[in-house]
Amino acid sequence: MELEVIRQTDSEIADLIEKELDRQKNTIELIASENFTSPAVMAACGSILTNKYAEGKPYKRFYNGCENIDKIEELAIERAKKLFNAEHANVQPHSGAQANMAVFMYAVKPGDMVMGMDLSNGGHLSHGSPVNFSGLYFNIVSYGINENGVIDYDKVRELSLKNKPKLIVCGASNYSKIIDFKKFKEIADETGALLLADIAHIAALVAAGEHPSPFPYADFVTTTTHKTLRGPRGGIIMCKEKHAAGIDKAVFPGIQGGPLEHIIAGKAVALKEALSPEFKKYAHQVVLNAKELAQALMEEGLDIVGNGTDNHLMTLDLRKTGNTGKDIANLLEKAGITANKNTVPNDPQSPFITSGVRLGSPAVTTRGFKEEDMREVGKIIAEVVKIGNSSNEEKLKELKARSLKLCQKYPFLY
Ligand code: DSN
Repeated sequence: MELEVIRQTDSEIADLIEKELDRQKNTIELIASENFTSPAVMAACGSILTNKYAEGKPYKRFYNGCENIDKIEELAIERAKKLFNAEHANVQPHSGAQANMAVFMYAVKPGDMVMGMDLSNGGHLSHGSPVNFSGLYFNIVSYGINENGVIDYDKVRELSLKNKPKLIVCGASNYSKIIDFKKFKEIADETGALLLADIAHIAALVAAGEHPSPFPYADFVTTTTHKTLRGPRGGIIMCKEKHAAGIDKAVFPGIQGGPLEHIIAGKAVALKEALSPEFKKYAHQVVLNAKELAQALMEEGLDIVGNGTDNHLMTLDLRKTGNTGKDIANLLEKAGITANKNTVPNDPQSPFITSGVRLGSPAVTTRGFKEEDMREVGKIIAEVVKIGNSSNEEKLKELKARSLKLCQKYPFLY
């Protein structure tokens, strides 16, 4: 329906959206940070709320006519607080990186020492990468993971005592183990550092009790809303009440102007869904599915960083197969599976080539995939790795048909 409305004005964009719908429907989505929103979330994001300016906070706006917007944003805030048991929530950040930027703006000054997880070890750009604002404007000390794929907490403590960061960032974009938030808090307390937990990837697992919560420990918790949480593309900051006014000011007018109220409405709908018992089941299945995929791949003789997963993702370590992450991610696409190349610890390849592929279960679990489907996905991936650079197009076509069959087993959402 919406597509036809777009087509009346712009057939080029309508055609491309239609093609993208077809791609999403007929490929196995294993990008660990992607998901499918409900049609209700999607509709809220495409609603007339996009027409409204609402700079400021609910009931304290710089524009008139915000009486409905105020209630919508208030609902999103209250639902976020309830879902995570948070003292304060700001639902305006346009993205996870913006959420982190606002916390940095409030908690540290340019030149201050900040400690975060190294990007190539699974951290995020906004946790101190030299090419990001976080690495450009702050002094960064980075920690990583050990040979077992686990954060080296002794090293984190040692680095913290030596460098005395004002802010410690924990949380990751590619880490398959449970994060010990309590340990991070103890380390932060030893030097009086503030603690930011970025739970963008594991938000749904935290909300559903599948991963320990950082809320008793962290001063600030940031998340995106579009990954495991299954909402629209955006961010949220939650924090202790004592930081509330400062965080709100850092978001607006600090780093953003007008909030995207159509997206905030989408966040509110997604958070309502996340408060339901069905969502708890979903989060549980996400973990079961990831574990099953990791097991299936290891049984096929492939290496997984850390020998398995405790959450929704894993990294396939291709070093012993003679393939690069870039090549296998491209071949997987030909076989009907979307994933992204990713570095492995101490990767001999550059971040543009890599020796790994990151795989995640959130999106396929939303589609309805269960453990038996993940086993088949594991077999298809293993076949692709076997093909490697031999460019066996016939075999890839065969595998693509197997992927399509799995997709067609479940009705698509839209
Ligand atoms: N780029 C995201 C991811 O893929 O994990 C993190 O923000």
